[in-house]
Amino acid sequence: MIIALAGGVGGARLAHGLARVLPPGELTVIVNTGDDFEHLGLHISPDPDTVLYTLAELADAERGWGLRGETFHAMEALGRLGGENWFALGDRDLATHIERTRRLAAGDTLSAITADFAARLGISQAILPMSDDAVRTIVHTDAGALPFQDYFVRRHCAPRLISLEFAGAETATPSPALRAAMARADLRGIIICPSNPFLSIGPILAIPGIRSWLAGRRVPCIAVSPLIGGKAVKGPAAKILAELQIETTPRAIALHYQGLIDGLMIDEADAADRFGECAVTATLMRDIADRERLAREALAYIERLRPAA
Ligand code: FO1
Repeated sequence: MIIALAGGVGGARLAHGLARVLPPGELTVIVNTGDDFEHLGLHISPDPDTVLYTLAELADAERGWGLRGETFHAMEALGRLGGENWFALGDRDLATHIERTRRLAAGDTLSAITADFAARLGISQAILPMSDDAVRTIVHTDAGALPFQDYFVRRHCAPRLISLEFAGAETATPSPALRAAMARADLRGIIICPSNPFLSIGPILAIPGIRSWLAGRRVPCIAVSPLIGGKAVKGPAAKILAELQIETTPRAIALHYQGLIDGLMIDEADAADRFGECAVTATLMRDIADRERLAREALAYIERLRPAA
């Protein structure tokens, strides 16, 4: 069994490649819930949904989030009534949030709901939110402390970022399903997907039980760098990293994961800046063939790093 840590788009794409090349049931994906929020009375879980939709092959490839062929009539109607429509919830995507919110109110856990949604969407891999406890990413900026989606979507990351806070992470614990996955005797390796190390993987690592498990791992752990040629592939990561005064180099990524990884996969365009134990490959995932190839290479790298028994 392989455990992958993932945030949104980039992480979901590699998780999809892994799901396609590993036998059914041999992959567990731990997903960031720091981006979760309550909006319009609904519980929105953007990264778990991105992983669900991507593994179910229902995701919109261009946007990376939401469903393919989605319409936004409800948001248009909401806007006409003067309602809040800055966060674009698609008409079909709304069903996911409505049903999740109903089940949470009825007492189900986020883990149980996500597992059931995955099964109903025909996914045979385990998709586990990083915790059933609320962890919320707060972005401290020159415009004050902002909830993540307020900063990211509503304000298009315009305020200058000062620091990140993962509220609730200190006391959050991995769910029983996640604890069982982390303790699996047949665990072969751990892959930190090419999601933003600070915004998307940071909240997962801020949970003490997950961080200490990674630090004490008995199997190889690798990270796939989200950088290509010193730039972030998607999103405003470059601006965010610059404001946090973190350089966009393999070295900065390796130092961020220090003590938690045994190797870093970097893109050919960053080969000259390699730092520590690295594997160099083409990391851009344009299509499903790219996802599968990168997944195979990540699995082969794990095998190379495994100490000879
Ligand atoms: N990202 C946006 O940039 N704009 C949106 O309107 C938006 C809506 C949205 C709706 C459902 C969902 O699951 C995700 C959505 N996202 C949107 C993505 C979301 O902000 C993610 O948290 C980030 O992309 C980071 O992974």
